[in-house]
Amino acid sequence: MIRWLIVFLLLSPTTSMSELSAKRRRRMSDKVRKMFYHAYDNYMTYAFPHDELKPMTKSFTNSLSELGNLKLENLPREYNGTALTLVESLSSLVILGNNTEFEKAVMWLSVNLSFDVDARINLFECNIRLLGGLVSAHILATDSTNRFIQGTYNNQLLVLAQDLGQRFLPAFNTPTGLPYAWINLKYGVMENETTETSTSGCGSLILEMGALSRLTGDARFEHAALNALHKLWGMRSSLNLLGTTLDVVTGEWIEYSSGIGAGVDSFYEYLIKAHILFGKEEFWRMFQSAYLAVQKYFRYGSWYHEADMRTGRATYWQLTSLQAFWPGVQVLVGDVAAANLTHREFFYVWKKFGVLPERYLLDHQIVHPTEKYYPLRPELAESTYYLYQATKDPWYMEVGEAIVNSLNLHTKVEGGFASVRDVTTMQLEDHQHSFFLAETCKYLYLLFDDSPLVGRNYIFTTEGHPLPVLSDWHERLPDTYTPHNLTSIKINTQKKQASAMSMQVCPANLLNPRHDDGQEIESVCHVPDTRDDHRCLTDDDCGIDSTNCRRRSCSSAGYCGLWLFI
Ligand code: DMJ
Repeated sequence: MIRWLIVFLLLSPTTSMSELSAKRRRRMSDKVRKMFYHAYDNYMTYAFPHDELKPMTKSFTNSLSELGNLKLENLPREYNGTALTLVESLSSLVILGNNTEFEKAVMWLSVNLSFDVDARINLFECNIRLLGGLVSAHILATDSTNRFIQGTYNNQLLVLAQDLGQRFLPAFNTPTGLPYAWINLKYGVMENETTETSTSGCGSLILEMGALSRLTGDARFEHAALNALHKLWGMRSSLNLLGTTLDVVTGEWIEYSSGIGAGVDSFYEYLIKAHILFGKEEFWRMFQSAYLAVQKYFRYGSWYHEADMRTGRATYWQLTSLQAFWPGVQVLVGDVAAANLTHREFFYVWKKFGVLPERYLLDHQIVHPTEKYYPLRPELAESTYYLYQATKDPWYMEVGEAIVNSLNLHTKVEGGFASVRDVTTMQLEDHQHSFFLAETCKYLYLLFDDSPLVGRNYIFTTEGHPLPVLSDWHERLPDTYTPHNLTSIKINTQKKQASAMSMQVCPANLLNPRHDDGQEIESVCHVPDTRDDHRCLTDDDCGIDSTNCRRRSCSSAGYCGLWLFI
């Protein structure tokens, strides 16, 4: 009897372990679902139809128009905001399977939302949050396999999106084609409007505006966004680096230092995602050059510092919370090992404080004296989701669990979820940003339950709104996305079978596919060491490793190699 019991105990762990982990996943996805509804219901009760909830005072803020200098008292008295959090919640409601609430929200917006208001808004924020939210929800509402809307939907969200897109167009009316950062929804660009904008502000509009053009057949939106992107790309330095801020009238850089965080982040993200969504080779080529420059000039081990776009010299050794999206982008291109390393560093900082500080000084290992806040940002959860999808390593679930627990412990209040004003004291701030519902809760939920995505081929905008990858939006579908397309890559002397995904880490040089002598396809990220014998005096003599696109460094014995990573 005892012997049988032992045999049973020895045999059962696999079953009970997987059951346990399935249970744990269900428990966690339920927990995240509750978080979403705690945030959503409180918004609907205390803030709707205004933009965002103030969870501590159970009141509202019209933050989209208050992001600028315009004070609430300058807005028309009847101004009720843009129902921003509701628009941002639409795709999350679909992912949570709440068709009834989705339909109710769509119908309310169809009747009540108007952009004909005298409000100065930030073009980038309005694009990723409102336009992206509407376009994505329109696609979900019209997806016949979803059956979200029972015959009552008549493209109202697309009509709203088109109206909003048209209100964006005057912003692009500049000598350079680069858009103003701020416009008035009713009157267009205001007199004496600032001409300063950011790289992400004018370089990451293409997904939403491109999708709007494809859906409406009005090419002006895609054309304006693409034109701005081309202009911006033309302003890159000889090192393929871009700065952080620029002037839309003169087309001159204002801030030459940049990195992968604030002011630039989604520019990189949109190059690769535009390639995936629209299939254009030019986006891939831009991304390759930009990605390589990031790896070469910003990367230090698993961290990314900032550097001067003209010289490539390091400027600020700081981690910013926004940078935590980068491992997610790396997963998309197949650079999973590097993504994992960087993700671990961010999670280390998360654990140290309980949440991520907005800015952390890498050289001193302390929080930035003024940027100590954590506004419920999604980026670490987002990368965790991507890494889990790529690896199925349960460790990422544990990371997700830790994030969920910290959010509940530190930021949950009776009236919703509050931002953290100071991560060193966990003092809260009265603001529940809409991206908490659009992104943070969505990525955490999908980490534990990805069934809503099964059989679907979506990419997420920078605000977490899903857009379907459709073959008719592609000029052509690159072979690199065909999952069964196994290619061989060379790792040292070993030949290894690798998936097409990993070839995208060190993208094969499609222009020069295979040497006549039958040698392996060369990776375009490969920058050879200065000397053929790989001898070096400094790191500058070393190039980029062709097997994983990592920067090689000079060892104390004077040889180039991946010494930092051993
Ligand atoms: C979101 O609005 C988007 O992800 C944007 O690209 C930058 N980050 C915020 C949330 O942190």
